[in-house]
Amino acid sequence: MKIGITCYPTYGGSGVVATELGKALAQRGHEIHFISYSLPFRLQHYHERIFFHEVEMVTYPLLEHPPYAITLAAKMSEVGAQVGLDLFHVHYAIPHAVSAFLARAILGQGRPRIITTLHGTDITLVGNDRSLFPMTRFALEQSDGVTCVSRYLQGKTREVFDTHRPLVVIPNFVDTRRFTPEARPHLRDHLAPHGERILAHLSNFRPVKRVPDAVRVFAQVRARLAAKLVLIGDGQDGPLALHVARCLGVERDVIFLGKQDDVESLLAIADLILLPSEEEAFGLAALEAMSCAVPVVATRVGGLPEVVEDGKNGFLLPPGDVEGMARACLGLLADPERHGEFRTAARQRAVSHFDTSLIVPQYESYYQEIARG
Ligand code: GMT
Repeated sequence: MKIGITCYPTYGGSGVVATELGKALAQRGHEIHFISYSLPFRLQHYHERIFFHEVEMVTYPLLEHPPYAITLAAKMSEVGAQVGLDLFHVHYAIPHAVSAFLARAILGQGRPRIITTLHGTDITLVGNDRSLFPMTRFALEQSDGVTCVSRYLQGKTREVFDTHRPLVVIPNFVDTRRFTPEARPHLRDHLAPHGERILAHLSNFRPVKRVPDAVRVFAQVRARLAAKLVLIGDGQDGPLALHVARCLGVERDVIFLGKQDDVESLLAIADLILLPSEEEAFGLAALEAMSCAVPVVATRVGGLPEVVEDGKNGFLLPPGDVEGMARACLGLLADPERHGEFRTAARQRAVSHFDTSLIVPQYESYYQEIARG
């Protein structure tokens, strides 16, 4: 098939999923056209059958805010006509599903078909905002197919938009041959030169991720044993996280790496990953860590319980329960045998439930179903 994929190209789970999906589909013989304002960050190298179409921002003094949704729609219709796309697969409803609707209207033949994949905050925060609610709802109703990354998000979408349209759950996935437990002793020695335990956190550092809680949990762990906290990613709450680290006197043991491409190497050297989010439709960072055999200490919110099995490959606690999360970390780190069992179980779960080879065919079948109408 010829598939146009639109996503946010910067660091963020929805862009990662869209890019990895495009790469996997191209490997399976499909022709993939990414349409976005810049090259998705995990698409830096050349891949056969993958093309990138840049949406250029229109600037003019009158246009204080460049009308991205419209220029995106124009580019989508142009690519759709030029290459004869079968499908627009848009990731994150706002504004991508609206742009797809406009592009299809311009092309005027009910084609390409539109599939919208919902990722979380497009429903729980952004699309739920009163000013965007009617537009998000309209775009969902106009999509030929809608997928959600978890059962939780499926339920939430039904509840928020009071919609009866079919919503198919296709969970996120991970390339378990790339995200492996393979030892990287040099990297470990570099970040924890005295054999300290390594706790990691990976996110876009938005308030919903509660990154300062990760630092608070770490401070309690650090009070009992030698450890380092490796922060991967950056965003609004980066400075606040560092401030909390300073206030708690652990700043020397908090390593703020910022945005990184090679997350698989960094995750693989961690003993635990901390995800104290307020809300998480799926928790891709948890899955990527699990694939590297890293147990997860996270919050029992959203779709995380569909990924992490409490007491088996991680621990799930209420948001804000810093003491509980610190206790869970200390308990596991103090018991090497149990830690080893959790590591094995984490890897097994990623391989047996969420490997690329299990999930991408689900998208392919769905594409065929939608293309048949
Ligand atoms: O996390 C965000 O702030 C936005 C969003 C994104 O585009 O990265 O993340 C969502 O999509 C990911 C990929 O499907 C999910 O793994 C995340 O759980 C989800 N984030 C939230 O629901 C907060």
